[in-house]
Amino acid sequence: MKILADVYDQVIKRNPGEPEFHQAVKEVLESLEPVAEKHPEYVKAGIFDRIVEPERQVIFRVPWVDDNGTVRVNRGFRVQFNSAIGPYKGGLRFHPSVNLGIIKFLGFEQCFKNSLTTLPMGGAKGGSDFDPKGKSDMEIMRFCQSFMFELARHIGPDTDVPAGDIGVGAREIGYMYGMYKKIKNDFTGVLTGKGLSYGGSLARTQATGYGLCYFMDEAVKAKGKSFEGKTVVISGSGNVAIYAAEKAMQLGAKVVAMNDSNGYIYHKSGINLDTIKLIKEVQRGRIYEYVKHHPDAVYTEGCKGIWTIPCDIALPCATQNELDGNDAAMLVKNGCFAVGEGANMPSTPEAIDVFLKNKVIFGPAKAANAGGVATSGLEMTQNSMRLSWSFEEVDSKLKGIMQNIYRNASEAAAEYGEPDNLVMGANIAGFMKIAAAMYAQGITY
Ligand code: NDP
Ligand code: 2IT
Repeated sequence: MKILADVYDQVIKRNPGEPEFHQAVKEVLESLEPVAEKHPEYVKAGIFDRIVEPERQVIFRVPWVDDNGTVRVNRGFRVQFNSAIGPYKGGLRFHPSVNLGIIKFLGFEQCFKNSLTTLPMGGAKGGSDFDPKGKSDMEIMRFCQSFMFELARHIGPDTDVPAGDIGVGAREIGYMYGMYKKIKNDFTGVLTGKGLSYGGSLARTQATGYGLCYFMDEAVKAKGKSFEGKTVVISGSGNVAIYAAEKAMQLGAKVVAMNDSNGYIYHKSGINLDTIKLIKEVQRGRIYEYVKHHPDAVYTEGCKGIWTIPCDIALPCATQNELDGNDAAMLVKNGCFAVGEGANMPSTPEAIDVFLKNKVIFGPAKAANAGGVATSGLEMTQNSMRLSWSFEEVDSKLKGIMQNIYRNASEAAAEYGEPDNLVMGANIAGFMKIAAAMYAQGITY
């Protein structure tokens, strides 16, 4: 980095102890260096300095009462990162690892991802260090209600539209929506990922995983390859992982391994997705239970070992930095030719280096997992029109959006002289629209 080195230094100084945020910013600024060279007017207007600073960050107390009558306190966050191209938009994560730096990295990434969808959505992220594991349904409900009691004053259908992420699915969205509606007395599309009976969109549940495969299908086709007959390894076993597996199978691939934070299963003849759905979606159980249903599958403790399983295509769909340089080297050694990021920032910078150097077809998160938020955008459109589209209609729009993202990212990469570098292409393509909007809107206070 040359022109943008000062911007990065300032980010480090101003945001101490937030390594994930630094990592996300560094990657983007490195990609944008040639853009800064070509657009001195953006440097002069402080676009780069402004784009790395959230517009607003809210941190709040979330008190709730557990089933034993004990008062518990968690911390809630909403980082409204950028509203240049539309209302703030992005998910809510409930996980004990959540802190301000993690929400900031996710909010920052979300700005570029949302821009790539071509829909009018700014970027935001939020959540809490609340751990949903082992909580009763009533505890989840009381927590969600308390969380929304505060969040409600900061959001709105034209201001900021949250959705799900790790630990937040249809159940949590339902409880939060109910509370929002009670406080505001407004029936609006203020959250996405809603249930179908109260304004949700068909295909939103499937969207991130399906979208990931639509994107990767385009990317591998461009290199004369396909999913047909390929062996696929998918990390995670939550919303994104399950529907990535479903679409990969529909495209003719065999998914042989999945994990959760405790360990992984390897089913050489092909994973039975109905069993995974039963364990994870219905019973909210652990992945080791899979081997009780399928004794020919093998369970191994420790989630990282999953990257040692030979595969053609790897889809990391669990969490940030789950795949490091050594894992990447192992995948390459075993013949993996394509990696698509379903999770946000699952590959470390070292892992990305290994993939790019070895000509692995690499779909970066911002582009590859944008199908979820894109379909949230379609849910917002349906809510505004007070209409619901069919599954086929939403799914075909999603597919078109993912193909378009691939095209835009690869064209931007080619324009800046690195045709196979979709990391750079996605960062640049996402940035250009936001930068143009910020520039046109002046230096706002
Ligand atoms: P879920 O809560 O449905 O599932 C998360 C999965 O990841 C679980 O299998 C979980 O295992 C695993 N996981 C979470 N944290 C860790 C960890 N620290 N180490 C190992 N495994 C972990 O979340 P989603 O499927 O919705 O989200 C997965 C990823 O996809 C996240 O990075 C999210 O930001 C990203 N994403 C989600 C979108 C969406 O629409 N939902 C859209 C775009 C990106 P365990 O049960 O053991 O915790
Ligand atoms: O990371 C993401 O893109 C999401 N968790 C989905 C956000 C959304 O608003 O649908």
